Amino acid sequence: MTSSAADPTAGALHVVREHPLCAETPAAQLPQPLTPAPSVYVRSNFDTPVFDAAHRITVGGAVDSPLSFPLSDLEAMRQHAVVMTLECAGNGRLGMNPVPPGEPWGFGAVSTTVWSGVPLHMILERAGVRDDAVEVLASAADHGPRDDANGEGAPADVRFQRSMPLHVAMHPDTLVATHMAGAPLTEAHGAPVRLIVPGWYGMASVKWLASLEVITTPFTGYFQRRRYVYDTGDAIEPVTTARVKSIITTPTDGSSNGREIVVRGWAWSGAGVVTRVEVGVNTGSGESWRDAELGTAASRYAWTPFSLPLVLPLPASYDASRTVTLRTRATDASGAVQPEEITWNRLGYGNNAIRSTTVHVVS
Ligand SMILES: Nc1nc2c(c(=O)[nH]1)N[C@H]1C(S)=C(S)[C@@H](COP(=O)(O)O)O[C@H]1N2
Ligand SMILES: [Mo]
Repeated sequence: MTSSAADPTAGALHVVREHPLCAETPAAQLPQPLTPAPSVYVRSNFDTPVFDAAHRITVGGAVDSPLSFPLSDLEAMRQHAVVMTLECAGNGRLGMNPVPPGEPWGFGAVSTTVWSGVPLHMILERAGVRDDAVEVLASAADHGPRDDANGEGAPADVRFQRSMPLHVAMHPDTLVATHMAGAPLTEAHGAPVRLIVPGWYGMASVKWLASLEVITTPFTGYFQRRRYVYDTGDAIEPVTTARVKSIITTPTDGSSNGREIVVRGWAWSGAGVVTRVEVGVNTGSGESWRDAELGTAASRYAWTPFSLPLVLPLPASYDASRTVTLRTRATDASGAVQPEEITWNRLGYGNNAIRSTTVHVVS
């Protein structure tokens, strides 16, 4: 991000790459229930495409009546807002060993904000989805060179395109979104129109939406089969819903604290609500786990706050560094629990392994 005075996001993001922009929510903003709009992380594969004012959305494929309508038609339809924690599937890649190729995301490629627009199902129902439909393919306006070596015979230039199963497209909270945090989408977040797919990792929420196509066989394009897949060498699985995960926002890593602390943070999952967060405390003589208290999430798709007050042992009982290691382990309604170790995968997705926060006790 440039530091031009006209740029409202200057300093509000931790830039990982300037062109195309990939930037994390700074750690200082993570304690906020709703991430301030200028600090919502950005992940773009290609340069921002240019749209003209006459941009129309088309809906074709296996429908009774193909549609083509101007963006202004969306404003006339029923508006729906969804508060959602959006996370890039590559968030935490730097925590994998060895670090896989791809954007070197630390742990800030996650944000929570309000998205609003028109439920996708309303548009699909207007077009009339045929019985043989299996997926909805979203094509974006951005494109560029593909960065894999396996593209023999394939075109060197690829468009950002993603499909989703029909039941996901028809979900009442899946949006054709025109607004973020109550304001029209910024260019970086997909202006003028994008998809928002609650519960799924970010790649499903296609920005700069150009067209929708109802399809009768599963889509096999580059961003569906070559990217956003868990490739362990033995098996290839598509990346879909966000894995259960938690972060400690206070105390911060490396900070010095008194004996009385409150461990706070967020836990989220795309597969079901968070049902439990345990905090592991290790003052050097072994780790003990306690249940944190869960607060109320802003919505079923937004991260759940947790807190646990602790009175740490007297400094005399530590080694010279007076170090305490804190860890959190979240569980969701599907029964999924954060793992100790992440299963390494070639493209570095879905790292939801338990992380440590180290603090020092000063009094
Ligand atoms: N058209 C288009 N849509 C896209 C992308 C992209 O590169 N092009 N990146 C995806 C990925 S990987 C993520 S994590 C989210 C990020 O959305 P944000 O930049 O608004 O945070 O957008 C998704 N939608
Ligand atoms: Mo992503």
